[in-house]
Amino acid sequence: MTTDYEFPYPSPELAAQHPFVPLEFERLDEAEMVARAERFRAHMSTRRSVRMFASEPVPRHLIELAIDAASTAPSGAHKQPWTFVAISDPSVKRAIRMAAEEEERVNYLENRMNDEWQQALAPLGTDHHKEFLERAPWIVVLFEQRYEQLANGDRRKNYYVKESCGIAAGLFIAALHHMGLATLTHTPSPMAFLTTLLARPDNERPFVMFPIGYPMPSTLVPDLARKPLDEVMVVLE
Ligand code: IYR
Repeated sequence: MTTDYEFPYPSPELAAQHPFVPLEFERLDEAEMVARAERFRAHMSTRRSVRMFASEPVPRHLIELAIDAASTAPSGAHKQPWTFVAISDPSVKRAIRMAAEEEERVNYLENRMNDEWQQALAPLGTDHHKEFLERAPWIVVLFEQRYEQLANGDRRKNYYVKESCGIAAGLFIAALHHMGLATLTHTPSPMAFLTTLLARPDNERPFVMFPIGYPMPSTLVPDLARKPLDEVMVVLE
């Protein structure tokens, strides 16, 4: 196929309609790349899901920085189909805990999670008690925007909403860990109660929630190992 314009992309027509700007990119030498990559990997490998939080407050600004970092995630057609609701109000946290524990009670004690599922969770030691939802100084609930609701009442499609929110959630977790906070991805199932409780609009559905804080000094976590590289990577070269 031939084009009537010269590399680099975009064509003059596209550029006239949708401006492009030069990429900000710093080319590093390979030794520096390896050093950074190893530091990052080592730091990420110290991240653990935490369920035992200190009640010590966390400044709101830190939560804002983590949400701002998460919101740099790539998204389908750059629709950024996410809303992060950050809660420190004790009465709202309590209401979330009560509703989540009721859902989880049905999951664990009335077998909405079947035996195979409950056996898979046994090493984690989880049950229907969710005290961390009140103890953690912040809960952030990430809502996916199933479609975009315009002010005039019209709707616009969003694309790859789950993928986009999953990536944003990953960046959020990394941002929190990087700044020295602990969190847990918590998905009490079903989570519909969060839409009502947090008065979110109809186009939003809860995707995942994150209790956030400092770990309790004596925090214990399950003694888990991560899969080695050769189990998670396939190379074709
Ligand atoms: N949502 C429940 C159960 C649970 C499910 C999975 I998959 C986990 O990795 C951990 C917990 C709960 O939060 O207890």
